[in-house]
Amino acid sequence: MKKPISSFSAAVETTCPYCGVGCGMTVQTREAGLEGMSEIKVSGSRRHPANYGKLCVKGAAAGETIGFDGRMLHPQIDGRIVGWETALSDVANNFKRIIEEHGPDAVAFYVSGQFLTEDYYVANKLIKGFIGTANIDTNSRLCMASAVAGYKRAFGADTVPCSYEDLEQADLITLVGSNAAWAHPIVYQRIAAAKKARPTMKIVVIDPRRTATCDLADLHLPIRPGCDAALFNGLLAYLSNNEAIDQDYIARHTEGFEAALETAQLGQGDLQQLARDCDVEVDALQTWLDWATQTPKMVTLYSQGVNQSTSGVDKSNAIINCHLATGRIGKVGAGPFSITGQPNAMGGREVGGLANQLAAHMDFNRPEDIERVERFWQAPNMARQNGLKAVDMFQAVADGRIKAIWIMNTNPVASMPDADAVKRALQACDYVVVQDCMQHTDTTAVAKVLLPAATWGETDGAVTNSDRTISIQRRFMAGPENTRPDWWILSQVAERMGWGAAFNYRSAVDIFREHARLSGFENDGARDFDISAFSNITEAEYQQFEPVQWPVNAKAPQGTPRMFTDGRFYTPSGKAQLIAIEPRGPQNRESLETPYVFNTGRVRDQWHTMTRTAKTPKLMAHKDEPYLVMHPDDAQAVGVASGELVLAQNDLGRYVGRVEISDGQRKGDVFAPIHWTSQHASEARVDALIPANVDPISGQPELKHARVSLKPFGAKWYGFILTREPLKMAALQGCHWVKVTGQQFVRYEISGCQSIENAQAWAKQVLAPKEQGSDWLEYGDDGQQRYRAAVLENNRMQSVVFIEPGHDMPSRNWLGSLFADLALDDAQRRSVLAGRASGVKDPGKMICSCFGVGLNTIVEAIRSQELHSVEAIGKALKAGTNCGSCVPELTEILAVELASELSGTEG
Ligand SMILES: Nc1nc2c(c(=O)[nH]1)N[C@H]1C(S)=C(S)[C@@H](COP(=O)(O)OP(=O)(O)OC[C@H]3O[C@@H](n4cnc5c(=O)[nH]c(N)nc54)[C@H](O)[C@@H]3O)O[C@H]1N2
Ligand SMILES: Nc1nc2c(c(=O)[nH]1)N[C@H]1C(S)=C(S)[C@@H](COP(=O)(O)OP(=O)(O)OC[C@H]3O[C@@H](n4cnc5c(=O)[nH]c(N)nc54)[C@H](O)[C@@H]3O)O[C@H]1N2
Ligand code: SF4
Ligand SMILES: [Mo]
Repeated sequence: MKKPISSFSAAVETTCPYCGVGCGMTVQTREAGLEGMSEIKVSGSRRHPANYGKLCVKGAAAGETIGFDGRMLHPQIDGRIVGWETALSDVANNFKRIIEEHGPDAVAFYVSGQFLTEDYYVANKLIKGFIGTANIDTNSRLCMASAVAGYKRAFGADTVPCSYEDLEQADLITLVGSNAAWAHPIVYQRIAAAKKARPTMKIVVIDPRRTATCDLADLHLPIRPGCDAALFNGLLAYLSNNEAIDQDYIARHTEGFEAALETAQLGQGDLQQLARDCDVEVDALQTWLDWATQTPKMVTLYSQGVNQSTSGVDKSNAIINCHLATGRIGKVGAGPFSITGQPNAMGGREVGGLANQLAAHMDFNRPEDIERVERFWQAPNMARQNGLKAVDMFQAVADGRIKAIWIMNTNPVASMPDADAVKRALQACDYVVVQDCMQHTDTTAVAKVLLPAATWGETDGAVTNSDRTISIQRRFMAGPENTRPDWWILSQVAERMGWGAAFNYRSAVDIFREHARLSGFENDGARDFDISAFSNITEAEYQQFEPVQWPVNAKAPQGTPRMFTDGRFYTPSGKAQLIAIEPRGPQNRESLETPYVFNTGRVRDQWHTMTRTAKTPKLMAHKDEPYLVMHPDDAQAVGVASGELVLAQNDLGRYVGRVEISDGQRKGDVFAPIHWTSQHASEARVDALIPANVDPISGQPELKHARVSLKPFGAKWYGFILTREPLKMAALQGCHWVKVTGQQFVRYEISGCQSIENAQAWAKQVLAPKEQGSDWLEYGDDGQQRYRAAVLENNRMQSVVFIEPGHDMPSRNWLGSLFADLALDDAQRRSVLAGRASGVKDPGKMICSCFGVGLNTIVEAIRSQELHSVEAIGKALKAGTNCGSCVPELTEILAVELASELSGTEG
């Protein structure tokens, strides 16, 4: 029923649901005219210290992804809808039964860095203090575990030393294994703005691929994958040879320098040798080493290219060694800065959400810590040793040691290494509970019990971003009727297991207060994480909470921008530890059968397993299909051309992607995006190919490195379908398909190795109207085997299909535009099966998602209006002028155009 449209509500200050930059947002809502639905207006919060008013394209589109379509709406057991009481009792009773029969180690929780701090705190308390096992791990194992272990080895605590401001104040930033332009766009834009204001600032990118981040770089070192530790050992030796070591700092504040240097020098021949080991040009390497030697204000910003490795902890410490040896830490514009991925990766570390942590930065290897937490919680069944880390946890599910697992806010069937083994393990497990906000994910598909969670905008809770800034995500709308906050669901199960008094929380602030108290409990400066200033925080104060960097206590009531300013660390001696590093390469060795390195990572506009970001056409437009980036020589050797499909495979799994050719890709390496799951494509879950090799210290898997063979997919035909109603694709055997969200339609890109006649018959069978009253337009061309058909109802587009032997088909953009609610006119109707209207231009691949500006439009404007800068493109087309996320791509397009203009005039 339509209601009159109301005006927007008062603004609510909240925090972005996506990346670890942790941008503040201002949100206003109004009823959208449809019963129960809200329309929301999102803008960057001007006073938030992470973003000062800016948002990237994902954040800016957050309002378009909150519709209730696709949401999990009810608790379910074995596919039946049940009430909350039934579901909560079922979970409590089954966990109790299994614990009684097999002991507490037979159960496990697998949670997420996207949990709010309060959710995380309750989950951790329930399992470690009351159930009595530390079998709780989190997707942060796949993300931050090596960085955590590296910090702890060096500093004695998991302490990020820096602030975002240090990035602006540094004279040299080296980004290692970080594609910040796409993964941390607002931090990237802050760096870009600082460099623009102070062009002498140097930016270096160390990444096997030339990424969008390289757009800003003075220097890119396209290293051989996995050799980061060798590179930073090389830097340490070079610093020493060139008198850049701070002997005074080393003597007063560190231990282990001599051994670290000696080991670093052992592996070092000359510069030529290091360049060969890392497979980079000597001159480029020399330039970086010289800059690093001469620049005291140096930040090394590192991310998954460092962490997701079987030597991730060593890579971290090789980096930290260089900062300790030069005293470049705890000072303005200097430090080793591990940037976090998820919105609350840091909050998870604070509550001890990993299997080898306790709570509030305490540890199982200190008995006094265990007793302290036990006393504080009044825990009846305190766990006393580390639990199983993610890979081991799913292995234990597979071999039956774990009989019940409760998965919350993460999608391991898509995101864990050896993902098909994880799926099989869960299918065989006695009791699998999945708590998610969406009904259909690769993991909800294998659950026995489903619990519908409230999500962003519907609940309150704290998050901590990459630079230790705590902010609140606030509720600004009601979720679907039967959804509940994650902390509530956990507390209700705890009550039904007999521990109601300890989980008697009425709101998030009750939990936050307890968490703050524990952080200060018997602390006295012994532990870095201390937010005891909030031990008595009231509901009203929580609602007014202003972002602040921890520690926040009596000594630092306004928070702490920078750590280790006094050179004191959290080790027993108070000194930081340099670690002797013997570099190791990736665990997967090359073989004749699988000669290519399979690297994986992120796409600008998608978030992880796409459960939210794929809901909006705006975010689907930038990269709409799974793809594989290849060096031109490799593409030639494999025999595939741009736009064709290629099959990557090894003995674990298969990946089919559209070929993208780039000389920014190293020869022998290929790159695939991580985001596509079985919900969105037939064969594009990258983690089905990644072996579960882990770092021996952190247990973090080597997610950036598999070995694969490549061959043409061998499609006999290509096609696409646009339809208002989603289809069941499994019915078309042997077909590769990808599902893409459009405006008022769903698009399927399809292709197959079987006969084209079969595909055409299938399309006709599923699409042709079964009832009278609809029009069926059909065009077949036997000679060339082209097949096109469309369904119209009252002259409105219902569906259209094109199937042909070649992949070069009309643009989907114009056909997509016909799904707007209007009736087609005669000319449009006649043009449907031609796939294009005369005189209408195709805007091409989407570049600027904010203003919907495509590649063809940009190139044409550059040529016809002689545009020579990104600013000029912005003036002419608006592209790049809102969130700025596409500026690196605009720069690249411009560079290509200007280069071809130049060669055109010279030739
Ligand atoms: N758009 C978007 N943004 C996100 C996310 C998202 O899903 N989408 N997820 C968030 C999360 S949880 C995380 S953890 C972060 C991740 O943020 P990033 O770590 O920046 O992103 P990735 O693309 O996973 O990987 C970074 C780079 O590591 C490189 N790499 C691979 N192997 C090596 C190596 O051996 N050495 C070096 N030096 N580099 C290597 C890859 O080529 C890749 O370009 O992003 C966060 N932000
Ligand atoms: N090969 C390869 N694999 C990787 C990576 C890589 O670079 N390469 N990166 C790894 C990294 S760094 C990460 S962080 C992981 C991410 O991988 P996942 O954590 O598996 O991915 P998400 O899509 O973020 O999963 C979150 C799930 O929680 C649901 N959800 C959203 N909001 C809520 C809520 O409020 N409550 C509940 N209960 N559920 C909610 C979403 O619908 C979704 O199903 O992937 C890892 N896997
Ligand atoms: S950079 Fe973008 S995705 Fe990350 S927190 Fe900010 S707005 Fe959200
Ligand atoms: Mo992550």
